[in-house]
Amino acid sequence: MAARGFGLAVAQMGPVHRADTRAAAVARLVALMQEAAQRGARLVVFPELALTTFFPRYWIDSADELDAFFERAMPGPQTRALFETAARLRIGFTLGYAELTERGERFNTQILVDDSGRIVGRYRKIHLPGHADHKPAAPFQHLEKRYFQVGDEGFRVWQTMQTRIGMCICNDRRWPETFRVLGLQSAEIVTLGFSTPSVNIHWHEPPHLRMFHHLLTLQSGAYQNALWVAAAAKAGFEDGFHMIGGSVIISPSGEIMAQSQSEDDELIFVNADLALGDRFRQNVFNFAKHRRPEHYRMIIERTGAGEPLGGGQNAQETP
Ligand code: ING
Repeated sequence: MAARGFGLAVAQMGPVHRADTRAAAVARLVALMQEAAQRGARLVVFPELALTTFFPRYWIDSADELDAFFERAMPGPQTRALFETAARLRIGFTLGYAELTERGERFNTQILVDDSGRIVGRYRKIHLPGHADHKPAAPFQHLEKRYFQVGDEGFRVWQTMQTRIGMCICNDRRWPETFRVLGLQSAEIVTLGFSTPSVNIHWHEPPHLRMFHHLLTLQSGAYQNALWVAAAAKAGFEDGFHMIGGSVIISPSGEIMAQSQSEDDELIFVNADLALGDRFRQNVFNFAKHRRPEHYRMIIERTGAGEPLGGGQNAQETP
């Protein structure tokens, strides 16, 4: 099968502190984009909420203070440089940021911009982790359920730059439905940004599990849907609060093809052979040939886990 090379880059960011300006964050993103273009990338993936610190870790009372973390326009005056650089270097990108719409809706959003600098896709985060109430006893908050609405545009895939690109964000990767819905749209690449605290505020979780679960979800998502996954961390200590690195590019085989070495700004790159996905899609994960949705109905009908279908302990009827 003839190879179909696609230069795929992931730009990991180190910390963005609360006092850091958007201009400083954008300058870092532009530098990473330039490095990606020099490496031959057609697309570079940026982290979740890349323009500011991960503010859902804070209880923020003042509406003005909260609004300051959101973008009312994209591109806006401070992000335009990123779009202009993309058009000049002929490189596409995905970027995570906090979106405040004209109707006052707030989303944890990621856009897909093609190599002419045009926004061709938008994803608003659907799986919002954490809580909406104040937990003053916790070492930090995780208030995505308070600061964002559930995404209202679904999981979508876009035909662009001679491939098909789907998007999700951070916690979405932990839910297999995310990758399956994108795989059912024939995605060849899924991009995501993530901000994953290394500490669990609910119980003492052995730290190594944060990285293990992060990689496990991406590798299984890639393999089970025969697609490339490119995931960009915002990593390191933001004002003392640590988030894992582990930016990766994963092939449809489920193998990690590149992984970040640091918790700082760092670019990783793979000349991804998109034809690898074809092989898995035509055989092992030939959805049309092998899936049996008539037996998956429960996935849609139930939100929480419920009663087993197999009956009780002393069932008289056949097991
Ligand atoms: N962060 C974390 C994530 O899903 C989390 C929250 C971590 C939930 C670990 C459950 C377990 O990676 C975001 N921003 O979703």
